[in-house]
Amino acid sequence: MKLKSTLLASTMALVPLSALAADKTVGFSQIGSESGWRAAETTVTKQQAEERGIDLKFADAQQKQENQIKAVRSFIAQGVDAILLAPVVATGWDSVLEEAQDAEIPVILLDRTVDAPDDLYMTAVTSDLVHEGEVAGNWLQDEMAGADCRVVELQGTTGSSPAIDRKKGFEMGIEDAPNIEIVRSQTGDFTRAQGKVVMESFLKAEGAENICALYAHNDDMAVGAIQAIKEAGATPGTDIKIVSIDSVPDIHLAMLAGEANATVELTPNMAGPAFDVLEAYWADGTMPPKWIQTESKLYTLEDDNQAIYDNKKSLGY
Ligand code: GZL
Repeated sequence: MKLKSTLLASTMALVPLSALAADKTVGFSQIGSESGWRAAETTVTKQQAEERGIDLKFADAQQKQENQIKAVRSFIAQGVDAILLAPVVATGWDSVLEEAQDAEIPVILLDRTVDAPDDLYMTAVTSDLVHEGEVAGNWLQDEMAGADCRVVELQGTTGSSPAIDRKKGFEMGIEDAPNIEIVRSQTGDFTRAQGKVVMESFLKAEGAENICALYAHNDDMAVGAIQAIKEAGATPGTDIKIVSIDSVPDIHLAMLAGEANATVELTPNMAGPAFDVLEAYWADGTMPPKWIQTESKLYTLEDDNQAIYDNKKSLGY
């Protein structure tokens, strides 16, 4: 008997993990397509599933939590082998995650976290969202070198973990700089359109000449704000410095034009690490840590933004 089980084990060892995923079905509850980064995350997730022979059931929630909860419940009813969830907001997930747990379907969080007991999900694949904001704040502090700076802030989706954590991190990044003050802060919901509208209201309320910098929780809102700044007759990147997060191709185009100053990179490939975890789990029950952190890298005007743009365009954007 022992020889037989050893033979089986050794045979199993010869099977690549990815081959074990070939007969698996995974449900993916995606927030929507509110930003260039989100669209790229969807593209990369579908590419990763196809490469691994995973049958991906995709649901776009148009940024509505109730649609995500419906999608997760549908995946449970279908009896999928695992669920990927990018939670639009941090609260309100306990009951549906308990339903997945009762159905013994593992849930992996992508790019955002939830305020729920961590036994309700297998792991979360995210960047360090607080660190991203702190990197942005540190950049502005260094850039201003002690000069006074009145900052306006475009927040992400209200109640989302990136909006909460990127705000907290930025404030940490400027806490040693009394010369830097956040004078306006409002959500632009991570979209270009809302970023433009809210920046227009900031410019009207403060006057472009009284705004030194914009901190946007994502590049798409920054790109919308750049349009508003230009329409107000000011010069983005010089009259108003701009730092944001994601490192999507269009922010590097803006940096090449001198219309933005810095961005903190967020990888759109959260699904790769998630599928790696699932393949290991399906192979032999290996359980991952509760957090798989993705890297964050600052890009500025000193980087080769043309090469970065070109490379990004080859990565699913
Ligand atoms: C952050 C992610 C954010 C991106 C935005 O991890 O959830 O959502 O920064 C997107 O572009 O809308």
